[in-house]
Amino acid sequence: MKKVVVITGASSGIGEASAKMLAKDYQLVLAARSEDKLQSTVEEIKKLGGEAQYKVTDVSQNDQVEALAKFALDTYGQIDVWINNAGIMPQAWMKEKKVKEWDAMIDVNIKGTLYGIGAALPGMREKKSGQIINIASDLAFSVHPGGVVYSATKYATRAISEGLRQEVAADRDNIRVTAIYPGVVDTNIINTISDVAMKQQVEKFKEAVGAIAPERVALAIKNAIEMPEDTGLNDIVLRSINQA
Ligand code: NJP
Repeated sequence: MKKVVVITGASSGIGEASAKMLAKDYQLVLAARSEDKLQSTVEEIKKLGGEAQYKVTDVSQNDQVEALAKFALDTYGQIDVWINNAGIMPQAWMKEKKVKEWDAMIDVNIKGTLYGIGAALPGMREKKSGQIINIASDLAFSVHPGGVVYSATKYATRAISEGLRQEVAADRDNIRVTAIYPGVVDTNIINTISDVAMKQQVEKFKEAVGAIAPERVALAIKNAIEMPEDTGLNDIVLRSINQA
């Protein structure tokens, strides 16, 4: 039986590219808030002979993430890989005090990842196999002015991934944990920045380094899944060759 893979944030960027890359060899459940985009990606995958379903999900709501896991289990009977990819990056300087954006980043990037782990882990522990893949960022290793809260959420994702890895290893749960740390990727995430000056700054940086295609990150995800089961590809950093 083909492995069942749940992907959050599958309506664009890295999530969508991953869905399309994995579609041939896996059974997919795609999640995000934009139903129209999920629907068209699922149709495209089915036309090419792949198997995919979608469930509209806001990852900042634990009940919706639990419902996503239930949907995957009801549809396919198991969850083999859960990819916590949904994320937002409304960067802004601290002095601007964009409290709503701080809350939203914490809710989506940190709580959304925790809720995904919470929803997927019990079934994986029971069947003694599975894989959790968290999409962090190279900003899980460094911080710059304007990127403070986003970095904080990605440092948290890194800590959560490493801590989870240690726990499931100690319990011999046979569950692999992978954290992926991309540099600048050519996706729509820049549109979550509300501050005009900040958005221009990030656009300039993106152009200067030559953002990598989201398919590059999808390939890293595929490699992590396809590594033999006794080995976890735990931490993957990938960047444009021009990103210093
Ligand atoms: O961004 P984008 P990426 N509930 O905007 C979804 C990380 N990353 O592919 O809900 C559920 O194209 C949203 O869907 P929708 C980044 O931090 C990126 O670049 O319909 N889903 C969409 O499908 C993030 O963790 C770069 O609006 C929610 C998806 O998330 C991951 O890569 C660099 C949601 C975002 O797609 C994917 O981002 C880096 C919610 N509440 C790390 N809110 C980069 N692009 O440069 C949003 O280091 N989504």
